[in-house]
Amino acid sequence: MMEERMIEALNKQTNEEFYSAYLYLSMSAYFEKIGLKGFANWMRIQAQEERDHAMKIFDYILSRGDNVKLFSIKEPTEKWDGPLDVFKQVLEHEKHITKCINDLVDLAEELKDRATYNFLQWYIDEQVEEEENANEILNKLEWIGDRKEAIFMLDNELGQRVYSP
Ligand code: OFO
Repeated sequence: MMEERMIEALNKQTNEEFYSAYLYLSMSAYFEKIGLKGFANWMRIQAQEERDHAMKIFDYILSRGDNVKLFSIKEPTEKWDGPLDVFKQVLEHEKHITKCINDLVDLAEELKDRATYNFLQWYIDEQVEEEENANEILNKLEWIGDRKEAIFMLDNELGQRVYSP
């Protein structure tokens, strides 16, 4: 069993991860609508991964014999101003998630909850990857600018992504 503050913070993080899934699903729908199916595919898979992030915490809370609390999920926006705008927001969002994870690690340290501290190390590594991926695509989009041909090439590349849990 964990301390109440730790349980609450982990339940909030589950909600953050489900919100990430919602946000990326909304971005996926946006890309479908504007005809960028590769970008849409990338986002749909990203949303699946976010659900996995949520479920990993969900299962961890249960494994400690504590209560899962599912808070309501915030509604994501549906409007963006093209791929560059979307990926700027992806990077911003992932930075926010990194901060959430770091705060959780700080709390686990403060409460001397070694098991949770260990559990969270996976998320620390994952966030390095998440920011790196978002940054890589954002950089490409900044280079591409308005060149439609290059956007379609990138769309093709992002269409190759497969879900690998
Ligand atoms: Fe995108 O890493 Fe979870 O939220």
